[in-house]
Amino acid sequence: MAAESTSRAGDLRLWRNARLATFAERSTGLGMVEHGAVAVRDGRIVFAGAESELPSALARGETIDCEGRWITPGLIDCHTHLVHAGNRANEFEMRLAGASYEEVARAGGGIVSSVKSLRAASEDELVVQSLPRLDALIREGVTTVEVKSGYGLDLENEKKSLRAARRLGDERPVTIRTTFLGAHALPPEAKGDKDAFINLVAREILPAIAAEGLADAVDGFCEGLAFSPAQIAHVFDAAKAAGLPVKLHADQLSNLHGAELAARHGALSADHLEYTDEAGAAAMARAGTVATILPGAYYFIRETRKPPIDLFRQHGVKMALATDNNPGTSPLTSLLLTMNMAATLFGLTIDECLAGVTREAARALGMLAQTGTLEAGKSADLAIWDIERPAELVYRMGFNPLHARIWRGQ
Ligand code: DI6
Ligand code: FE
Repeated sequence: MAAESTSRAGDLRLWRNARLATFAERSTGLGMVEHGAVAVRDGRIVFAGAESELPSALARGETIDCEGRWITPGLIDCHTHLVHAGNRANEFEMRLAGASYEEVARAGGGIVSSVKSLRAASEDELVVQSLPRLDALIREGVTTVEVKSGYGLDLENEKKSLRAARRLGDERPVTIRTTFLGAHALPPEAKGDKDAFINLVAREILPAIAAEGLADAVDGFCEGLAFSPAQIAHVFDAAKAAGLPVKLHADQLSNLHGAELAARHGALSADHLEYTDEAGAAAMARAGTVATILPGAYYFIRETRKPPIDLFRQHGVKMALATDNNPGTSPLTSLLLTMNMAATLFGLTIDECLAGVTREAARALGMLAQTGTLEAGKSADLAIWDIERPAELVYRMGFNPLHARIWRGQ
């Protein structure tokens, strides 16, 4: 008993003399605390608030003086295709030289070229190639990353991708959430038969992946050049049968009413949403489906239609922000730059940007009970910044003011 209480006291750590942006679930805006402290025991936050209200029992641990720096929740990238092989810089060159998307595809480009590269890579190679991208995120204070499959497109290669994704979480101090994105594109061996491929995904690949516990959620790409709403609904039904939550690439290039489809299936999030209409926003609000905004893809493909941010605000849809890191449409590994783009291109406020990479990103992953805010009971995932005001995190481009990053108290 005595030994236990000694070790528990030893595990107690206190970050004091800080300014906090707690994003507490009941607060509005940043949930700001001027003279704040965060106490952590056994990897969990036990107190986050004004230093004057710190219970004296929590003031005994090892103390770190933050010298007035800001503490936010550790950042969360809630939409990435981080595990992929090779890159598509050659396609970028072709597009800059004036080639159309069709010409690039005819020259062997597009998602299918990434499928070819991923199938040729071993699981070890995938881990090695993905770590520098993960490290770039981590250097900016990211403590949780969602990683999708979707470049394997058969059982073995989808499993390989998801195993590689899980291994990233063993290699680095970061929480990894995996998402099975079998309905991403049609592999060459499907010979153009989308219905047959969707049957394979829904009846064989998804249940096998769920049975091995390799996926935390299921995603799909609902688009003319990908899969129809009916085909996605088939995959979502299989996800439900396997007990997995769903999310959707919706309304990115056209309005197939993907937002409503996602809402109808109780999706955690619908992502992209450039072409979503008011009925879609209203359906998402009713279902509590988070809108995940991906300005990196909008910027990189030179899209001109903006997601309907005002409709999301009017209907009370929560908004998350993510990099969408992928080799084709968003080779972006910076959540700080993502926030700058969301503010500059879409007019998100500073508070919306910061909530979008913390509390709302956690909500989009179904992880709000575990992380995303500075509140007692949550994982001690913190980012400590050398800034005077939170707007600096959104305002700068290509500058990283991270002072320290704490993951599960370490
Ligand atoms: N939407 C996208 O923008 C990417 N995937 C998706 O579902 C494209 C991925 C790629 O081109 O490799
Ligand atoms: Fe994506």
